[in-house]
Amino acid sequence: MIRRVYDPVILLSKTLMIVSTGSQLDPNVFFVNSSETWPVAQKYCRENYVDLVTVTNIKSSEVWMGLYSTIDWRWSDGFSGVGANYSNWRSDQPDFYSANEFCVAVRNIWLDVSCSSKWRFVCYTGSQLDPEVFFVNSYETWPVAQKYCRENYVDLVTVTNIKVVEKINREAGYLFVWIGLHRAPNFFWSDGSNFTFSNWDSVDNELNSMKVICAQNDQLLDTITSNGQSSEVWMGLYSTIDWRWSDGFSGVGANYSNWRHGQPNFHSAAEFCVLVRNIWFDERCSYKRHFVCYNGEKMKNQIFISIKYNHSVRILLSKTQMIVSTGSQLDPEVFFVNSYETWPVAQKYCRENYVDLVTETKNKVVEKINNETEGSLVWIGLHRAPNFFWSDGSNFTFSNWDSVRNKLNSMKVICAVTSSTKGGRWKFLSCEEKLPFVCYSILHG
Ligand SMILES: [Ca+2]
Repeated sequence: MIRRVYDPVILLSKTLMIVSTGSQLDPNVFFVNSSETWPVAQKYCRENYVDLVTVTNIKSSEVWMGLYSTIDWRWSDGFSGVGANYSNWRSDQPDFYSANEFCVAVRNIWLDVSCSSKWRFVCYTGSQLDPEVFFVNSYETWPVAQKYCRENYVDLVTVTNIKVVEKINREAGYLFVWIGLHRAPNFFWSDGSNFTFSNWDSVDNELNSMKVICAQNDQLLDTITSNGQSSEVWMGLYSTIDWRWSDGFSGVGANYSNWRHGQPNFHSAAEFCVLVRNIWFDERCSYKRHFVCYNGEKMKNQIFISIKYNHSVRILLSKTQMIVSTGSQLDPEVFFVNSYETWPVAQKYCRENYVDLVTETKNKVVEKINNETEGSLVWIGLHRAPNFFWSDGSNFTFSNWDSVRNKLNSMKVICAVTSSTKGGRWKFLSCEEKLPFVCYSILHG
């Protein structure tokens, strides 16, 4: 049944038509108040309209893209020298929650939060690269904290390197504190006036009206809310789930799995790499963690030979081929690398210095890794490509994910819903669930 999703004839003809008409930019949308599985909904839309609705949102994305492309973090003191771009975000931040987070609070790592929330704060004097920092034990909003720091010190602290982070931790004792980082929603000011603190409340109002400007989303939302009892409806988006080992291993043991209960949960539709502490969970690939590479004693010479006789990208290819043929993933030498890196950087390091990120093929390999890592959270080679597809073949560029867990279980394909009660935000469900859906058609006749 799901095979229809990949029907190449349908995709080609629809895509050609869409590309020529550009109809997703201003489609008619139709709510179908009948609960169907995603494949059935797709078939219905294709037979009666063009396809399940695609939210590429070009019209409104000029608003949305404007919103995101003008994100411009600044230091309160205006510092823009070396270190001004230093960052230390928590892996899931900044998340601009409720479109209302323009200031930064830290407890070692950084979170964007509402500027009107109240935290203690850290001021500084001296230079930004090596400041003296002062913890102020009073709960204030970010603007009030800024005012206080400016009157009594230089400003809220600017964080330009890890040493400043450590200084703050020493002074603030790992409490949540304001730092000087914030961003001005300057694109909301039609007259171009500067962001000022007394205007802060009206910024919230501007943001609210901004949601109204997002016309196309609203058209879709209006269609859902005015017609449907159900808040969740299918749209045309789906994703295929295809876990792979970094080294391309596909032999016996390649399908071994060791997921933690409730994982992989594809949180916020953003987790494509796998972290391990004995058991596995999916995590954002941009998260920085230790990692485990592997090698095979027998393979060293072979790799040396292959490097000698091949060049550049072909080296990786020959490694993979050789690995598949020797099966050394079944009994690898594993190496704990005591450095925090993103998954792609860890992969590069392992490929340059060993064979690859480790492939887990059986319990024995898990034990080897545990022995080496002594309980550290580590990247392994397992990962998957984003694989987001619109039913009509449109490119996946715009997204509007809800911050929820998307249970993958052992599904091979998941389908997306948009929720009118969540401001149109998206999440994934099993394609076999039954929900109403939204089709689209071309405006002119
Ligand atoms: Ca997860």
